Amino acid sequence: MVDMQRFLDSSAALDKPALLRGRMARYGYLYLPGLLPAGIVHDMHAAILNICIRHGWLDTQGHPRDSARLEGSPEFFEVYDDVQRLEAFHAFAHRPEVLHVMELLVQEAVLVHPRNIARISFPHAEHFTTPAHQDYVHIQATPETYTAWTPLSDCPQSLGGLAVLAGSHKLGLLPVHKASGAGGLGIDTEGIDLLWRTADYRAGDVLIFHSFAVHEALPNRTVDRVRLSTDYRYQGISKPIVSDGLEPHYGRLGWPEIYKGWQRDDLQYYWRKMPLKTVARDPSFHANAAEKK
Ligand SMILES: O=C(O)CCC(=O)C(=O)O
Repeated sequence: MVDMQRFLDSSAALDKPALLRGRMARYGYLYLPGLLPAGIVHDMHAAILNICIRHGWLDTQGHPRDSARLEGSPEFFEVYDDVQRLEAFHAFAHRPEVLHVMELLVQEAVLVHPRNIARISFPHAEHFTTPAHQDYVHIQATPETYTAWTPLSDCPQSLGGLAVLAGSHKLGLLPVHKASGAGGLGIDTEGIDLLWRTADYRAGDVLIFHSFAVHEALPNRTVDRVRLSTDYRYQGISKPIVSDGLEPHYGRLGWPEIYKGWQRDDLQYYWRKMPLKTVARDPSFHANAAEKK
């Protein structure tokens, strides 16, 4: 494995907008330890863990009962559809602590993408670890989109947190090849003279990165723990967004089905009140991806 350096901690820049933006411009990421209250993160973890337990994936201690459930496989959706129905999972994308950082970055009103994503990463599934990639090929429309990745528990390197190739957002878009793991597209990073950085994350830490920043997950090398995390996306409202970016992740359930039984109205269809410009998705990244070497 490539040697990993530690992230630069940008917490002290939270009340210094120019410094915060400067860090993003220079490194392509902001590592913000303890940005979120740990209790809120624990509640989110418990809510998703309980869905996994209810569907028999995990025992009551949270240990896998069986082999890994891989994202995108038919059995994955037994759990994932229920995660998508969770109001708290969508509300979590609107946390004021994260919105504040996004406002400082985009310097206008923020669009929280409604297409929210949770990851459930099993041990003994190293081949399915999220490969090195840039989010832009999946998000498209504007490079000025930022991802907030949040582990829902303490996440030491052994549990498989996210790593960033610091400064890689300045390399432009890199060629992709087909790969296994979330997103299905990978980048060959050998020969790029930049450092991989990561952290032993604690619950409450948030990693924010630019859509051109190359990042990957570390393999979950624990014996019996799943890594749960969320990844949410944000951009300025004046920037375009692809139409399906306003649809639920995987598009299996519609919003009316997801919204059944929700308490809060303001989190439903909120983007329809915004003057958004939507554009068509460019399918060529997937269509033209080289076969894996
Ligand atoms: O959590 C993961 O394994 C993948 C997350 C990711 O690549 C992202 O947030 O863009």
